[in-house]
Amino acid sequence: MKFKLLLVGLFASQVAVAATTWDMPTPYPENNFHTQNILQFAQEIEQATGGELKIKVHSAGSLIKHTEIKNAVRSGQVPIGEFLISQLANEDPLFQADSIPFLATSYEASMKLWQASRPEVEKLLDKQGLMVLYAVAWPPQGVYANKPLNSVDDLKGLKFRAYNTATERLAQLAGAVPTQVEAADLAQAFATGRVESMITSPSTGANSKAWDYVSHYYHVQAWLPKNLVIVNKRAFQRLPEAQRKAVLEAAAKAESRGWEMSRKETEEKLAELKANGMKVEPPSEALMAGLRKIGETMTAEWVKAAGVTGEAVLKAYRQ
Ligand code: PCA
Repeated sequence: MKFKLLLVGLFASQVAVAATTWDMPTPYPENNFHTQNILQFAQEIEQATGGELKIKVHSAGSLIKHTEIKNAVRSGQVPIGEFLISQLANEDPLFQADSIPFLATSYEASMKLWQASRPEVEKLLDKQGLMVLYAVAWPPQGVYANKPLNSVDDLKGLKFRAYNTATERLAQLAGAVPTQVEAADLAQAFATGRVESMITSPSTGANSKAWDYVSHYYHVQAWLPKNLVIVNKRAFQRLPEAQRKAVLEAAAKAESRGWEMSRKETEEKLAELKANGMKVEPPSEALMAGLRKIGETMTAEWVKAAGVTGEAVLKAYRQ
């Protein structure tokens, strides 16, 4: 009897050792479509590997804060993670190609820009021992404010929430006062008056219940920033062949599913903003002209900073 129990115990501990669990930090809330897509990605991997590889998702920066996620994957503290690509802009301007106002403003254009920049992004991250699994675009970015905006002049002096260096620069050029705030902290930042305007997707606006703090949304569709899912190369290579295959297949599926989810998300969340009483208005000619001018300045600045690689990416994108 005792012997049998011992055997059962041994067997159970062997099974427990054989299965791998990966902790995966992500920056955005659980109900956000990127996170939902990741949860499905995790589920597919678990199914395909018969439970041998499990991914435990820690959303909203709960395990690691957004600005630390890339380095945590790089150091091997966690094997896998998600972050906004343009967060890495100060490492290389190439990471910011998707946040230049009015360079790529539709899903088609954004996908083209991703395809043009992906090999370079992969090269840069490979040098850090990181492997790209997939990227998904956010819905097009629009402007939120606590008053009507007839032109860029109306942004002057407003406390403006930024989420990367591009949104910070845009705010500066508009004469607003930028402050970096993570999506997870938005409601609090508005509630305490730290910020009073921002540019982001209908998605993040709805996720943070923007109607509680601001009255107007202008769907200017200035760009579609992307989230990237990366894995530590060593951790990936340690997996048995069949599990590696399962991860790559689930990643390819998550990329195409994610872009589809994003398109649907745009319409759904615009409707949600309206349903909650926000004035969702088309931008005036004057507001668009002012933002486009800022976009031109930022494009010129980016081209200069990104050098020959940037030029090559732009050329591939425009072909
Ligand atoms: N939401 C994220 C990044 C872009 C977006 O649409 C945010 O506001 O932080």
